[in-house]
Amino acid sequence: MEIKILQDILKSNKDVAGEIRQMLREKNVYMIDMMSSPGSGKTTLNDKIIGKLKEKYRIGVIEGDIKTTKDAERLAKHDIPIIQIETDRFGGDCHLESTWIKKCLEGFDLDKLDLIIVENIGNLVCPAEFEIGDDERMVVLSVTEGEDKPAKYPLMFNTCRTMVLNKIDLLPYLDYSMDELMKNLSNVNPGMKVIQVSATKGDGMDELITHISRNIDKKIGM
Ligand SMILES: Nc1nc2c(ncn2[C@@H]2O[C@H](COP(=O)(O)OP(=O)(O)OP(=O)(O)O)[C@@H](O)[C@H]2O)c(=O)[nH]1
Ligand SMILES: [Mg+2]
Repeated sequence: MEIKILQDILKSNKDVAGEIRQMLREKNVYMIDMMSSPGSGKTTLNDKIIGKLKEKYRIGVIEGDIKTTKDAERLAKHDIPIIQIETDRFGGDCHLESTWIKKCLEGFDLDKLDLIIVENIGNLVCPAEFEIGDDERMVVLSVTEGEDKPAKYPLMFNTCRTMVLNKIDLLPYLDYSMDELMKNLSNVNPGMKVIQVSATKGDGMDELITHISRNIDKKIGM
């Protein structure tokens, strides 16, 4: 008897990511895969992004966590469609896979959405390996995590198109070298788009909103 072993989990993930990309193209929906370490400020940013963009675009959110619906609850006030994935229910994975994203997309009415923001599970390692069929991979790094992260986690930083550097309001309290960060970043992803923000205080948020809007408009032709 031949025992078959799944050889390439990343390949099958990638195939489904391709199907998602096709589906989103047909439905004219822009999707962002937002990734970071735990606590860098993804949900805080999303709250602000949704607040600024929900009048212009029809937004849906996929919240990825190992456990709890806390982040989805934080965004519930916006009254937009939100689907929470709790990976603890099926093994506790530390990243989102394309098959689950596809399932979530089937739960939305894609004809009624322009933008989907996926908040991936807080982790700088595994989410970088799993494509989910998005239009923009966005990594959020907060200044309290140190300048060395692009050097230590290169896959995350060289597969993302944009880096949002968050919590810049804390810079006066830190011994932080922006030059050192930029040097580490340019070693793994020269020319990467970097937007410095404070999600809580609002600095830099206009630039981030303009960046996102421009990309959505480019895809969906507004
Ligand atoms: N000082 C400061 N704190 C911030 C900023 N953005 C987020 N925080 C705080 O950082 C903490 C974590 O923020 P979250 O938005 O929950 O981070 P997250 O990336 O969604 O976390 P996980 O979903 O657990 O990975 C909260 O206490 C936020 O208030 C910021 O720009 N400045
Ligand atoms: Mg969160």
